[in-house]
Amino acid sequence: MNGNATSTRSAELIELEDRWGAHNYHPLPVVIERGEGPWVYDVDGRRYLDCLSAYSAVNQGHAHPRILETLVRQAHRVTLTSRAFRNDQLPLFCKELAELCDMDRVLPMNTGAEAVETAIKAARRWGYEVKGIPDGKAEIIVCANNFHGRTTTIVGFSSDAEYRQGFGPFTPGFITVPFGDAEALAAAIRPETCAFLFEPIQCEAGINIPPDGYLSAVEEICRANNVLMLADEIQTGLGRTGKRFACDHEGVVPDVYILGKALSGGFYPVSAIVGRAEVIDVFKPGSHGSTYGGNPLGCAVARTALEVIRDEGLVERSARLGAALLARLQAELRHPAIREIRGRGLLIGIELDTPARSFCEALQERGMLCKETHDYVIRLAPPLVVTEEDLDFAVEQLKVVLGSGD
Ligand code: PXG
Repeated sequence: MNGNATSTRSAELIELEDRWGAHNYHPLPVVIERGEGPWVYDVDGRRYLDCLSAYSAVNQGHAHPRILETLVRQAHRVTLTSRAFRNDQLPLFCKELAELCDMDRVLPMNTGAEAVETAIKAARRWGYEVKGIPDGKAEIIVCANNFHGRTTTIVGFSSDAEYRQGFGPFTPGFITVPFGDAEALAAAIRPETCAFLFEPIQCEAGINIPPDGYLSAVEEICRANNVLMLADEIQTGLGRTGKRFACDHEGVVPDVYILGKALSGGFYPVSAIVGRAEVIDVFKPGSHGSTYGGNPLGCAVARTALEVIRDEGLVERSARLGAALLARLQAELRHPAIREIRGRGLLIGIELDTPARSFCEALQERGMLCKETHDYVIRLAPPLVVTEEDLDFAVEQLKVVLGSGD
């Protein structure tokens, strides 16, 4: 049992952070000092099963020994050259990631939002130079309830007032359609449309899984109208949903994958867009870049992070353990507040008809860290290295907190 969640050292550190840090988050009151595999430890020595995985950045588990070794080894060699010079890790990273994605080219950045921005730039320039859209007129279609990051351009096409309020004026050129509605997409396309930017499963919106056939219908519509598909797989990619990418559930191949998070296994911010040459080759020297993008430390870490996913069979593991966990939860959780339990691989949402925060707090007390998403959904997304015994523990705690409700 974990006792009072905000005792002693934790309480002191929370007070310090609240005094000196900006208040742009509302975290659970747990102060983590160490992680190993799917488990994290707080400053008061309590242990928790991490069921968030830093929003799927830590798919490989905390402090994975192989990735750690690469980080340390590469840090002793060279960490940053800028792109003014070449480094010996970038070429191998690009080749290995492109091959994993069955794509032609890789453009590395750092955070997820930067990769999304890069995809937007690529699509617009492709729209002008390849599709022949009149200058300054390109439109990108996005989905309601999207989450693609926090830059001013990206929050400008968010449908969530909390993300936008007070940050305008926003970048024009984005059209919003409902998620999961292929007909709405078809109806919104105009000659000026260069791309459709989408998450194959909307994670932040509450683990929204589109109706079967949606992704393949989107692919058909985009192909028929010469519109690029920009798949934001930052959270759903690299094994999280039990496939390499969530697009693979319908055999759909976008023009550009947008990747981040687990690309570096939680060690270092590495993101990238990976796509067809015709799209990525619109970038010419000087047209785009980033000081840290493609740095040798990040590239070396990402190469090992990808190897770990492959060598440890984490995609298959996510599919197998996720299917078993979903079936158990659907059979064993009987709380009257539960509206639906849905998931793909080890990305599972328990939707309630009441705010989920107090349930997450109760789970924290029982040694399990979950974060509510969009108020009503408890997300279960443990590191993909989680064991069956760890998941038994998770189910036991959930049954206490979300059992019969009696
Ligand atoms: N796309 C998707 C689908 C994401 O989930 C991003 C883009 C942006 O990635 P970066 O690395 O720029 O955060 C995400 C990020 C937060 C927060 O604290 C971010 C995410 C999920 C929950 C909270 O801003 N996902």
